[in-house]
Amino acid sequence: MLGAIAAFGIEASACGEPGARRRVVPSYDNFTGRLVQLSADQNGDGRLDQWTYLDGNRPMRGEADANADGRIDRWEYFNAESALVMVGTSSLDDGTEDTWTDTVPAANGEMHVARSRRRDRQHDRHEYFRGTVLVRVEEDTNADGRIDRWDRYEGPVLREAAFDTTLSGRSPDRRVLYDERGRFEHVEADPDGDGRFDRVGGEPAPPVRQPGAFE
Ligand SMILES: [Ca+2]
Ligand SMILES: [Ca+2]
Ligand SMILES: [Ca+2]
Repeated sequence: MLGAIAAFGIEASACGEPGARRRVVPSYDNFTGRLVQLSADQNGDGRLDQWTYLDGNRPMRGEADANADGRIDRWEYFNAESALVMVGTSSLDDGTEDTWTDTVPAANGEMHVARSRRRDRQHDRHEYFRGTVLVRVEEDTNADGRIDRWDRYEGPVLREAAFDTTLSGRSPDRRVLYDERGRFEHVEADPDGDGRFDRVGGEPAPPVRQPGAFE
């Protein structure tokens, strides 16, 4: 059990600043007697700041107030093997979870960060990184749960923005291309959805959103 506790970051022994006393408070299900929660005072200020929800000795979810302002600022999610797989954070640090970062890369090496720009827990923006470099973004711009915009970056430059203008949940039917300096090149369209895009003439240059911009 102590091994499991150490595995998800709760230290049961006091080893912080002199005089600081860390404590861990276990809670048990009244009916089954199983351990259901561990609460901890990690910074030794006398107030609990970390909560881990368990099924027996298996952590399922964690919350922490790491900066001791009384609001949760870190949410932890564990898989069936008790490994931390995702960390939630609050972009405004106001106690509302709106950003979720996977702790391990996908099979293709990309790291995934999901955001809820409306802050309603619906993931409407997905950012994919290689190392710390943003390589592509997927967005659900009309909040219907379906991706309808795909951005591709090279270095700091947005090279392609593709759209499903039908908002029907299919593949993109229109895309805007930019050169290696981020300048508008031209627009292409695939109205019949066969995956072949043809250049569209006479399109005005759409505004370029700065790389990594998060409105
Ligand atoms: Ca504390
Ligand atoms: Ca906090
Ligand atoms: Ca959509």
